[in-house]
Amino acid sequence: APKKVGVVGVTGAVGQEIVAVLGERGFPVSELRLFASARSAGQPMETGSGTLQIEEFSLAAARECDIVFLAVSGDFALEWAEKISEGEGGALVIDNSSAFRYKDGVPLVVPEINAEAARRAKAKLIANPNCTTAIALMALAPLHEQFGTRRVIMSTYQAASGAGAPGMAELEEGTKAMANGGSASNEVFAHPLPFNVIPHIDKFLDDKYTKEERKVTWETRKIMDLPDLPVSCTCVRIPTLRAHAEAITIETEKPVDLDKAYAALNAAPGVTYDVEVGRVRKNDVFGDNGLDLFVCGDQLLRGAALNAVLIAEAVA
Ligand code: 11C
Repeated sequence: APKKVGVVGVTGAVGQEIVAVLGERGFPVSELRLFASARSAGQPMETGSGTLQIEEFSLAAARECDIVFLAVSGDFALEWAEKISEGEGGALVIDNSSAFRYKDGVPLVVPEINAEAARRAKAKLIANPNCTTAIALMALAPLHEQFGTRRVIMSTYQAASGAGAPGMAELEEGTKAMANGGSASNEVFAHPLPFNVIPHIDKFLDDKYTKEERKVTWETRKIMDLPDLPVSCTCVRIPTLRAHAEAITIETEKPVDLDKAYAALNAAPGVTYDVEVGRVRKNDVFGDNGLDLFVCGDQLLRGAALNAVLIAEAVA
């Protein structure tokens, strides 16, 4: 049956994309509610259900929905997600932040890989992974099914969109300024991004990895249900606008057969639609048990909006 759907954070890059994806996929919506801060309340927004007005977020209004997508900060999610979902009248909450991803009992879902686990858990709060992880796993999961995975090493080339609309604006404005002989400033990124490559995304942790890099390790283990899998990642911001790319090396359990690898990737749902995989080749370092590949994915779709809507389709 059609659902009452709420999107919280509709003025952000991910929130806007969720509204667009709901319309494009013809998600069965009986009523769509658009929530943001008081500052944006009253503004009109085009949606698949016509032009709607943005409302100020309130707990009571969110609980009137059947499904609520949170495209807001981790702090906001920590404060509100459980209040929206708890009890009889609670909504199914799909949270895009990292606030609940590592909590036991909260499924962390890439629908093509572990929707079944989420359905079994009957959870009212489901976490959407980091885009960097989700894009990688679209390729790694079908290969894991064929050959098993012993370890994963990856380096990323991440677009400005990972930092939302302000990140994209900072890149565009800085690039224009530099092209006109001026200089670029940085508030969103660790350093000015135009014409640059920055191996620093999110904060540094005690083990000298960044949090973005560790999210890839923690989330890969949880989604693939491989709690001890060694995963090492170097995350790098580059001056592209909205697709993340990743160079990935895996050591496999079984010897790799390239034709089987191509067939597994060709058959994987979502691969070539919102995630593209190329440069698939045997890897010299791990011999017969090694594979190198290059993965590229629309960060706002697979990493965020589309993945979240697919969760709703699979679970609700
Ligand atoms: C980036 N991957 O590119 C991040 C954005 O944990 O959901 C998403 C952060 C997250 O900056």
